[in-house]
Amino acid sequence: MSRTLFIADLHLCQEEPAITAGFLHFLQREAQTADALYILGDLFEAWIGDDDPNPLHQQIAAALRALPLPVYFIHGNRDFLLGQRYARACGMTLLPEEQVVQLYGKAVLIMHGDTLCTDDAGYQRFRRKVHQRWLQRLFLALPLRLRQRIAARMRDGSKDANQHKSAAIMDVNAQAVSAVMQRHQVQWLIHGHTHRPATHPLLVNGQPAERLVLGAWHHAGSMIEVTPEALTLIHFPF
Ligand code: LP5
Ligand code: MN
Repeated sequence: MSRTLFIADLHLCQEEPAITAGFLHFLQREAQTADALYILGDLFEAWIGDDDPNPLHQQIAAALRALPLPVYFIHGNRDFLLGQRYARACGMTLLPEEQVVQLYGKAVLIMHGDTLCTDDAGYQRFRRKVHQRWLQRLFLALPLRLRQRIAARMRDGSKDANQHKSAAIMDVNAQAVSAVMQRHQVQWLIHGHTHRPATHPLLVNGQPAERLVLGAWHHAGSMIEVTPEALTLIHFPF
């Protein structure tokens, strides 16, 4: 059966071995029969450089490389520093932050989703800063231990900032969604980031449309399966 799978927001890290086990099981079973696998960001809890010798990274790379199908990756707000060196080790193709894919006659826009959270001014300011190439080069030139400390501070800063933000501003902005779908002239959008899995019917370009949101992998897996017949959000046990 023709099917293409999408996942995001696994936040893999050594402290969560159950999620890693669930992902490896997904790769060895569910993913094997897909035409392609798209990973829409935040595969890892944090990414501080392709030179990080974390054994988890090599384990994941080997499992992805062993897949008998193409694997694509869009950066998330945690792993935007994941580079070509690691992508090659995984056999993954890096995609831009907004990508339209043609799936069984449908044009589908795929993104991580953080750029749609335009009401979260604090995050968009932060994002502009950390996406400056000169700052990224400076950060990647730092000793690994210092990078680990900075990332931990950023994670703590983020958790603290999130405590004082309303849930509403940390979701996508409806106008931003409509604008990006109009810009790409698509009727389907798949994204992650918000950890609010759902299928939202919309009206875009004067036509019925759908925004499908992937769930984070906390205690179960979440994927979107696209077939010639349908786009379906599916949750499954690890
Ligand atoms: O990630 P999450 O789910 O907690 O919240 C996100 C937004 N936060 C982030 C920050 C990331 O968690 C940090 C990850 C670091 C990984 C690698 C380090 C790379 C360094 C690169 C240097 C060039 O993305 C959060 C959103 C939320 O999603 C919902 O959309 O609200 O945004 C924020 O919280 C941003 C804050 O508003 C402001 C920034 C807080 C961090 C301050 C760090 C200061 C320490 C710097 C030390 C030198
Ligand atoms: Mn995210």
